[in-house]
Amino acid sequence: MDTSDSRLVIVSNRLPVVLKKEGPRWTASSGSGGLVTALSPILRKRNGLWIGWPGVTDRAAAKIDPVLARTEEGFCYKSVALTAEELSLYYHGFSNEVLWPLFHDLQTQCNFHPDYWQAYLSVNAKFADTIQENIEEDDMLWIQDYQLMMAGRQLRDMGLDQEIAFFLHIPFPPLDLFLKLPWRMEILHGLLSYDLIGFQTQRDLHNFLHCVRSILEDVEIEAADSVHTALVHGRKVRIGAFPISIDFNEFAGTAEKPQVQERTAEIQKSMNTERIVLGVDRLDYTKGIPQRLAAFKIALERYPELRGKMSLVQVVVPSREHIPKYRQLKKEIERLVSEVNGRYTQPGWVPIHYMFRSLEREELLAYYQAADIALITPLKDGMNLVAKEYCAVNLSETGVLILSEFAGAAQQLKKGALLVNPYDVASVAGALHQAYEMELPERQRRMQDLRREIRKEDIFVWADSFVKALYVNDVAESPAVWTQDKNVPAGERLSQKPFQIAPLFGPAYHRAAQKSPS
Ligand code: GDG
Repeated sequence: MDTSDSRLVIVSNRLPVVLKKEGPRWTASSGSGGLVTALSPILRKRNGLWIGWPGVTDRAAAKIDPVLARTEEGFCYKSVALTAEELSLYYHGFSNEVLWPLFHDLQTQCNFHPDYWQAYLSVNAKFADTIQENIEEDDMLWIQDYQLMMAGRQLRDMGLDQEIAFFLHIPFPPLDLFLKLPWRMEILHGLLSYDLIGFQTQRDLHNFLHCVRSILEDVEIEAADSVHTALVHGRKVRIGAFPISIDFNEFAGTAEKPQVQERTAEIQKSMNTERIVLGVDRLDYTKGIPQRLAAFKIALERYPELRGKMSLVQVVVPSREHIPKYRQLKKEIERLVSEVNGRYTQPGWVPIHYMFRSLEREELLAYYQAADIALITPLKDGMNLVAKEYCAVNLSETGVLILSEFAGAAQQLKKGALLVNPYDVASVAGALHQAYEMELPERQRRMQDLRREIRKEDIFVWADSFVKALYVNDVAESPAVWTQDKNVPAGERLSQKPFQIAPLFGPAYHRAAQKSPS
């Protein structure tokens, strides 16, 4: 099939638009995330459509579609209306209290409330209805992220048989954790309803394949160097790792603007410190902010020469604050910041500058550029774009990236970054000291490596290689697809033969599971 002209339909939980109400009138402007930047050119070229929840609940949503039609993107939006209750159970509930913590290995944060699952299924079905109403025969369909893992299955049940791709932006957990999910079979079957499943890293891909071969019967996996194939009742499902990235040139170009340069100099001057360390995160327990503050405190304790010389700027962007756990996290962060500042502040020097707000984009870039060290220590992260953005903006090529080994980005950036275990706060403190002492030639060499890597595999390469993989089996030539690392010892590499490990659960389990209502 010649697919070069077919329309691309993207589906995500949220539409990438910002809606505002001015008096009785709604206005819409386009969002500015990495995904919309990467996909907009492809959507424009392919006369595309983006389907998702517009960010307002039911009653207002009825008025939104005509407003969305007025945005001038060169592609169309279609909204999925959700009620406040659906949003609460499907999004805040199942997506953010079950899947989000479990897939980030934080099982103790999970709330496996049975009502959440039903709501997740019915909202995924609602998305599937809107997709079916708006899709045409040759459309390419690409569904995004953990909120919509069951939409493909619902579409198949409705009889839709065209190619559907899915990309998971968050990690996929290891078997032992995934097994805790009461709906593990349904989720695996749901994912295997897609024709192409993309993960951020090899780690996630391996975890998924391990879960499939351990939990499901009748799925044969053919490993390959790049994109693997699962045979599910005669259907072929392609599965690969496609690390997401950023628009490197746009970040570097914006950082060059005179107003960003001026602001960078102002920030550096006003901090009155020899080295600025930067942390930028959404308010989220996966980002490891309390552990990072503890590490910074240990660094000041153990290495007195850093006192008065090294300040941490921690930006926390408000997120999910209606959830009690997130409010507690905010309090914990504020307590730790004041503890460190109370203990170590000196006249003219403050150890931690804390901001709890979202910065304007150019202001954020000025902070990136002003920082000598980026301290990015999530407990687990699908990728972590902040790490890549920091490097893209580091035009002087003198900055140091300290990066959690549990961020997806660590797989690509391990050569240039100082990798740390975020739970090992003493070693993170040691890395801060090492970064402080690092000589200029080493800093330059590392940062040049990092920037080269990120420039080479930018967001456009990512989007292109994914779209290609939907149609072409062999995408080994594409740089944005992870291939097996030839340096990994043979025993640790995926076998080229189909997996032959017996499933954990026998036929009786599967028969019972098929009978039980979902
Ligand atoms: C999920 C996955 C995966 C941050 N502060 C400000 C601001 N930001 C922007 C950054 C960056 C984005 O937010 C954060 O992206 P991350 O990737 O770091 O993290 P998540 O939001 O958790 O994203 C993650 C990602 O999806 C993509 O697949 O990498 O693992 O969890 O772009 O620039 N932007 C502005 N002001 C701020 O203060 N304007």
